[in-house]
Amino acid sequence: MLLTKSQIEQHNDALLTQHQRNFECLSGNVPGVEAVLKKLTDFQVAIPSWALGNGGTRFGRFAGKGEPSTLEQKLEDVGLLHQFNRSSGAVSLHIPWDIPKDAGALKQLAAALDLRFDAMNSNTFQDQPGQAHSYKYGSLQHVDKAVRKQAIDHNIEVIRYGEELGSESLTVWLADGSCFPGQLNFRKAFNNTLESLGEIYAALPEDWKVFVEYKAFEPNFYSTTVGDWGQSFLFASKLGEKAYSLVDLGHHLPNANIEQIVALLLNEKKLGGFHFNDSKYGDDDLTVGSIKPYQLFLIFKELVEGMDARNMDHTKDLGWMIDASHNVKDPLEDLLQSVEAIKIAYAQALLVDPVKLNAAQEANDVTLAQEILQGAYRTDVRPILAEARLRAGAVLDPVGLFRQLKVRDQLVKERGANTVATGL
Ligand SMILES: [Mn+2]
Repeated sequence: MLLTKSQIEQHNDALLTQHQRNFECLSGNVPGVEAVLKKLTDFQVAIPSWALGNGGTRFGRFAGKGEPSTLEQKLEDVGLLHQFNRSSGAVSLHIPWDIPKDAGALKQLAAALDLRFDAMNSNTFQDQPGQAHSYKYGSLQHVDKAVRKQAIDHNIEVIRYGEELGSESLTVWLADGSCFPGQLNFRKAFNNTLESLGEIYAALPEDWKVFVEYKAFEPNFYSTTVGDWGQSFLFASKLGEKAYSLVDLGHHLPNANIEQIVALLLNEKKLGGFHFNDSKYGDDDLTVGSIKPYQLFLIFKELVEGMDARNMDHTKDLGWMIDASHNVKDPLEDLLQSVEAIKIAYAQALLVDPVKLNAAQEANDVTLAQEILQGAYRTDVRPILAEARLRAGAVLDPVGLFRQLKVRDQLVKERGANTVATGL
């Protein structure tokens, strides 16, 4: 389903007076509010195809209702989200969960929904039916060259699918590692992985990037072959200038200083993209901003400062993606909340005055530096986000309208209660 223009207008009209009061009250205190609005409007976050259904845990999965059961329906869900916030104008596909059967028709559908195809994701962490070799003991790191070749060929196939759709990047996340000491020769695993990634890199089109995603643990519990940003940075550096590290917020050991990692990767021109989610304990894949919103703000503060230091385009030069999938919320409501949280953190980071902060740092004025950061963080920027949505033709209160229109009931009517989205 899609929203009609009059549904959006009716909703916005009813909230307009209250919104204008909130926005005027705030905008008088925000210098350069028009520039902030422009940046918020331009900023788009890619929605992963696997987040449109309920995710599971290793203990089970409680399916939602009216989930998209085809790739076309997944695109329609992202198109619907984009109508609500005009900030979800891209979709990130996963092969083999989303093999495009008719790339031309899919591109047409995406264009009609005002969506583009963001990074393609390969999968060598599961065995697929009919596959010749198993990834039980790894893929690109495997001791057997035939297994490595199968994993390399799969990644190249994913690039080809992406080329047909107009994507420009490949994300490689490897479950490779070991569960017990002695299982693996670390150096051989690293070198095999590097050689395999080199073959994938060689197959990249001229204008493509490859993102090497790292993760500290899970599903392997003793070592992960791309386990942290240092290992990812090593691979990306050795591969060449089209290779970058990808930071997934849930892939660090507890209390890691992710904002510092981001700052240094950006400084070294090796930060390629982002996977947003939130977590309390491990890779919990919870709604962005639901647990540690201050950390998210501090990360965005480094992103803005680091991108501006290199004159980077906030919208295009890094890949912005959500990577979350959990068991209890409506996935579309969850994604509306996640995009909102990302943009709140971004807007707050844009409020930090870099000249004042720099002066405080140069003067070793620790107290003032904290005042500046927390002054931005404690600003309720939601009226600015709402104003950006209003001007873009989107919805003043996305979750409110989603519920008012009973969107999930509509989707169940269209698709049935028992549809299941492909994914984990
Ligand atoms: Mn990820």
